[in-house]
Amino acid sequence: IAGGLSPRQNRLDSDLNLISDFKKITKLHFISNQTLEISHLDSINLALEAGCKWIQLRVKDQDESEVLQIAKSAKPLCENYGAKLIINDFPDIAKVVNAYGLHLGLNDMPIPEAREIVGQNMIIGGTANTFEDILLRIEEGANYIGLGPFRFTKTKQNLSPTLGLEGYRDLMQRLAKEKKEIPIIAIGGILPDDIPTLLSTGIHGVAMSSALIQSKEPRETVQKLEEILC
Ligand code: 3NM
Repeated sequence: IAGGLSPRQNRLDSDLNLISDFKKITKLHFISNQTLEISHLDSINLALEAGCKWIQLRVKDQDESEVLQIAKSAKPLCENYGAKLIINDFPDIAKVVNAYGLHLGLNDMPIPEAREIVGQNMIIGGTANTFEDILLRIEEGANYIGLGPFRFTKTKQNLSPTLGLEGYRDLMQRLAKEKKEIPIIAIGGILPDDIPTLLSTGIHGVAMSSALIQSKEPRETVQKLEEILC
């Protein structure tokens, strides 16, 4: 066939890419947060100690040079625990610290522009709240989608409308109907008891912040979550 691979080989290649994309995305994501009681790095330490292997550094109220300092400290911490570090919002920082991934919110830089900065090998995740957002993220070449919020949460300012279980059911069904496949990570006010029903909608995994930070026994909580998610 002129110009390269047969359609069947192309299909096989894209199926294999898809399988490896799902494998690259851990099912439990921790999102760092800073409160009066805890700093970003302390929250990351807590999650690592508890056994989380996917850590997103999400700093919203500090300038880029401060975020860079936190990211530089977070990278070796994550490495010590064999965990992946994802940087929210700052492609240059993700590149400088050689993070595993970059996560971009709905108001952040478009994914193709960020891809130019971080290169082809870095995982890029994008936030979505509607079906149109999901389609755009897929078109932009996202490796996974953070879909939310599930319910109200104080962790994020300017929260999009909550989806609830019905929202996830509807969006996941529409995705399946259009034969679109991408790892979907549910986010926003999620508690451990929500996960079995959320998983039944077809999502790949969940991202959590406060439920882990506020857990009285983070290690037991993570162990329980891993069992439900595996
Ligand atoms: N993004 P918690 S909700 C970072 O809906 C983030 O896009 C959201 O923290 C979205 O588990 C959220 O404490 C906060 O609610 C997640």
